[in-house]
Amino acid sequence: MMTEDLARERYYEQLQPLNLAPLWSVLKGLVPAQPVPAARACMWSWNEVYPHLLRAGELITAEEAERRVLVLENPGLPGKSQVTDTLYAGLQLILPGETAPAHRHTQSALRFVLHGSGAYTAVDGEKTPMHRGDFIITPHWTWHDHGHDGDEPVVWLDGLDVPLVTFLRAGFREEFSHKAQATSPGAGNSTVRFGSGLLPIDHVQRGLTSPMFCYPYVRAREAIEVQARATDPDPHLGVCLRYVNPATGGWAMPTIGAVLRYYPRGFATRPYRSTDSTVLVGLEGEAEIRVKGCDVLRIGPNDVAVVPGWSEWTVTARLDTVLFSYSDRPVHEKLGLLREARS
Ligand code: GTQ
Repeated sequence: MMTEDLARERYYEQLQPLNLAPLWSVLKGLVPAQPVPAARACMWSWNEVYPHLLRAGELITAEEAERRVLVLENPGLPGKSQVTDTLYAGLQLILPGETAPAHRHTQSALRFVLHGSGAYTAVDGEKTPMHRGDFIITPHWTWHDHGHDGDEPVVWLDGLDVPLVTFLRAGFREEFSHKAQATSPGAGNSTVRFGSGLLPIDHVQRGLTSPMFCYPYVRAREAIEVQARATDPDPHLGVCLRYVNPATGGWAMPTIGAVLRYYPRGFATRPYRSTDSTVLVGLEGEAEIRVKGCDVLRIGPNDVAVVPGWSEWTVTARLDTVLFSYSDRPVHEKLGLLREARS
């Protein structure tokens, strides 16, 4: 036995300089019986984070920082700027009069507005005002800058597919020649142009992202409220609406799936899991998120929680609760990898 082990060890040593390795010693880890996320279930409480964001506002300008953001780092992935195994999240602060300079990158971004008003984001020449609860898209490789004409701090959550793009080594970035791009206020409110159930008769879908950049909360809130009155909540998901590309009915973004969720007071979902990893944001109410094997996460307005892929979880609503979430589900779907389990 011993000589066999030794013979193998010697054999492995011979393989190493040839850049060869025996599959049999790593096979089970390479092809696991089920997903093994490195990310952990975790939460950031708004009350804890907001003072640190304001402090960042005293220490550095948006222009110097380029983006004044506190990255939400998953404790299972320290130093990696990852909120899950595939996604990025950060909280961005912009103060009155500031500009976060224009750039573009191949990573797709979403903004979910949490606090304050008066800020805007400009995407490819279109200026979109930001209000709490609005879901705003920066499609990949579009010029974007953020600004602020109001008089109070504004904070939003940035959700990007950075880890996915890094894994594919497909990241490019360019700075714009000027601090801010020229915007034409009258030329194209994409929400009205594409989000009114009407499309130009010769509309052709360009690229992979929704032509509608902003999904205002006033509309989304009404939609989920009416939906909740019209149907019973799904036992595993509650009342769950996808943000869609109005021209295709598909996800609004190619790599990130955004969802609005409503749970009536007292409602408890049954255990559910899916291969995609989910970032949840509290909008209204209060709920308990139980991820199997982890402490209870109590999520309220502006808190951010993470449910790693293939983790079984439930939601129990203490009050009428609205949550926003985003995940890498569109990628799982496109690659035929999405799996769900309900119990
Ligand atoms: O606003 O363009 O949180 O490029 C990270 C990278 C925000 C942005 C982030 C970015 C941005």
